[in-house]
Order: sequence, then structure tokens, then C-alpha cells
Amino acid sequence: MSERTLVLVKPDGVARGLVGEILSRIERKGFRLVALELRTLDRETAEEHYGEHRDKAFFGELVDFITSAPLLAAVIEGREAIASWRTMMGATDPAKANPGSIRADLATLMGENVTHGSDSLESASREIALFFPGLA
Ligand code: 3AN
Repeated sequence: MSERTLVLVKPDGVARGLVGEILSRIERKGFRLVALELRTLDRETAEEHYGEHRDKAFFGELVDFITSAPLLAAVIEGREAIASWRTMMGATDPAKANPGSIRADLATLMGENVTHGSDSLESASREIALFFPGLA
């Protein structure tokens, strides 16, 4: 099924110059870019985006980090885009990510793991509406 998912290249990925590498992987895979924007997130949007982690010990750190510098927000579209993009990113902990995945290839730290992707159809539509309210 063709579906859309939210992709973030987080501030660590932008600062390290990995935007081109990541967009290139998305394009070579065959996904379509639907929306793309470089922006610095405000705390309110960041707290809403990571709402499910509000009670976790790392929440403050997570919001500080994601708002610290520009990130790249994108919406991509294609067959099984949600699960497929999560496979391309690899596990949250880069030390456990499968070889060939973005996090395995390009990251070492759990808190600075370069990318984000929605984890379900529900979170994809919630996150797309949060980042790109103009998108139908
Ligand atoms: P994913 O980004 O793989 O969907 P989530 O949603 O469980 O992972 O976590 C959101 C973000 O919170 C992760 N990308 C990571 O940056 C951060 N995070 C998750 N678990 C930890 C942790 N134990 N310590 C520090 N940061 C964490």
C-alpha cells in the first residue's frame, strides 16, 4: 500500500553534513519526496512531537537536542513507506542497528541517531499534520 511517513534528519545529522546522504538513500530507494523543509523547531512543537516520551528520564534532553539547531523535516511517499523507512534507519540504538542501515553506518549514540521516522499509520498522520499542516 502506498503511504506517507514523516522523516527527520535531526540536528546532529544536519550539523554533520548528512542531509545529502540521507536524501540520496531515500531517492535511490524509490520513494517520492512530498515535502521538504529545513527549520529550527520550537519547544512546543518538539514536546508535542515527542509527547509519548513525556514521562521518560531523557525527555528534557531530547527536547533540548531536537530544538538546538536546524533539522530537516520531510514527508516521503511510497509502498510500505512507514515500515520501510524504519528498516532503512535501523534500531534506535545504533550499536544494535542492522549493518547497512543509516544508524548502523552513520551513528554511535542513542540520543544522536541522525534520523526519525513515524512508527505507525496513526503517528504518521499525526506527525505530518504537526510538521506540515498545509499538506492534505
Ligand atoms: P525511534 O526514533 O527509533 O522511533 P523512540 O521513538 O523510541 O525511537 O525514541 C525517540 C528518540 O528518543 C530516539 N530517536 C532517541 O534519540 C531518543 N531516545 C530513545 N531512547 C533513549 C534513551 N534510552 N536514551 C537517550 N535517548 C533516547
